[in-house]
Amino acid sequence: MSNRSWVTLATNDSYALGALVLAHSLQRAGSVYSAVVLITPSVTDAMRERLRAVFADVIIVDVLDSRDAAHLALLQRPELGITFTKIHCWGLTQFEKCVFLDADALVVQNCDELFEQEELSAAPDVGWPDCFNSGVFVFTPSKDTFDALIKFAKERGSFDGGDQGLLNSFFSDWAHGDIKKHLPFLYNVTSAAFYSYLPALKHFGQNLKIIHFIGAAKPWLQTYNWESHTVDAPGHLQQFLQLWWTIFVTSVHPKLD
Ligand code: UPG
Repeated sequence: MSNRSWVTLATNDSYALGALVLAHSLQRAGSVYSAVVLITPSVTDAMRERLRAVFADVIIVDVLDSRDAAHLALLQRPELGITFTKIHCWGLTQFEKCVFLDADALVVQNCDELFEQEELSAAPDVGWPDCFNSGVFVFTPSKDTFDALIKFAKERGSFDGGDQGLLNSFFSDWAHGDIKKHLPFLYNVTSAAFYSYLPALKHFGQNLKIIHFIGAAKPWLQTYNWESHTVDAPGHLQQFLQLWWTIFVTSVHPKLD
């Protein structure tokens, strides 16, 4: 077994659909590394079977929830307290190096070179670029770091109620520290960039490595036209949603029954 792995998280069957497409996208991109998925007890047995068919391991973890309604209200995403469950990825000490990917991410081109990065490497968040986006990050599993994160979460909480606020406070030297830990934006292109800097997307878009469908409108919640095999979406986002759905229709959907 390789001592390196991709890691994702799904706390319910809905996000598990995203995890399945993500795993297929890694295979499609020719990654030499396997992937594991963290799930919580609420993922159904049927879905666990499907995940086992694609992931090298399906690891059941407890739910960790910030229960921070006030800060989550600022994000208008009351459901994101559960993203504290992501902290469990530091418990994967059977691996030396891992790359975490949110279940709503899609690997467009091979990015195995990410494993050469050090903890904590991540790309800037477009909403506040002095913070990193916690949908794609390179980390080193460690019981000590896991324990320190749990302690930090209990004592300090998260400024946004989710894991991103917590991790940015814990790894607070990211903004001013070693610039090598700043991944290029191409490794975590969030859809907001499509509206805020379209010329850059047109200029650099062919080098895009990972697209990340942040926000409440997840790919699996979009309407897909099964006759024309197209998904309806605004502007440049369409081609990436189309890719997500093409992988879903060809590799995931046939095995759902
Ligand atoms: N997740 C679940 N179940 C949930 C909610 C989230 O499994 O009910 C997992 C899943 O892997 C998901 C990730 O957590 O992709 C993040 O949640 P998501 O709904 O995708 O959050 P976004 O608003 O799209 O993402 C931003 C950041 C993300 C961070 C989150 C909360 O991009 O990295 O985890 O905010 O801080």
